[in-house]
Amino acid sequence: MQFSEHSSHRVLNHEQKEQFLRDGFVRIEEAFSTDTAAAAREILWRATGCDPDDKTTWTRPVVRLGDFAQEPFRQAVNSPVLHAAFDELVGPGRWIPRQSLGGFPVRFPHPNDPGDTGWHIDASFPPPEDPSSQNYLKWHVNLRSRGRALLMLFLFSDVSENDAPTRIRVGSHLRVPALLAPAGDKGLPLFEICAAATPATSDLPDTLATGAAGTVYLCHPFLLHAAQPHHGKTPRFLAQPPLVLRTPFELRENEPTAPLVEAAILLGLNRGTSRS
Ligand SMILES: O=C(O)CCC(=O)C(=O)O
Repeated sequence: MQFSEHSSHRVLNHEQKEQFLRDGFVRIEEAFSTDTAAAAREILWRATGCDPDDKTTWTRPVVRLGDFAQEPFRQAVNSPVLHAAFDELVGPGRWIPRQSLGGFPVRFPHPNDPGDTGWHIDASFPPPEDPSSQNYLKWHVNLRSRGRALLMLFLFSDVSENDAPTRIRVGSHLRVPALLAPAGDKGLPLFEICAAATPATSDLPDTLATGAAGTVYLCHPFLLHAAQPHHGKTPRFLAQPPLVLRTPFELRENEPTAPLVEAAILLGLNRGTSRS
């Protein structure tokens, strides 16, 4: 497949673009600096109420922290390399710059199951019948991915396969469009699309979102992923914010300049063969 180049500042090579279409994600190493990651971890450790040097304070398998907008978080999400990658995957002017990094599930080595390790995609917009709903399970996802351009996984600590890396179901984003299409613009509630997408993708291989602190995984919004219990030694710090989409994807066929996220949706519908 040939790719039109949106941005004068390009960071993704041909293989990475192919990988994004085929597998549903691309891994950007050194997307932000290790100093930024260390400064962010310091803030996050304080917010957990746990002591990095005293394991007896690590009393829960997961501590979910809220949104953080301090300087290290703003720097991490606004690095030039990430902005250029957003342009290439989503399209210039199609995404809204972030000033914070959303919630952090901080995972601690712990014998107990954290109870939040199911396969899922992340939701995009509140239910049309209850636009102020804070019940995330009732939030919707639609075929044009209203509200969500990307799922992003920001590694703020070194994450090896022993450190509870997020599991990724490779290529699952291509099977979700057919499940969403019948629901039209209203889309489906999160619990409903996850209940359909999990068995529909169970034959696909998994991979692990490992990497050094400063690595970012840019994922298609329909990519299934799942947490796992931490049986290693070092607490894992990860943010998983959405990149917010300005307007829903148009899903026009035969559009050689369509952003890659949109091209993958068409590919999933078997309508995406016309870009080369
Ligand atoms: O903690 C993780 O590895 C992923 C968490 C996740 O996907 C979620 O909380 O939605």
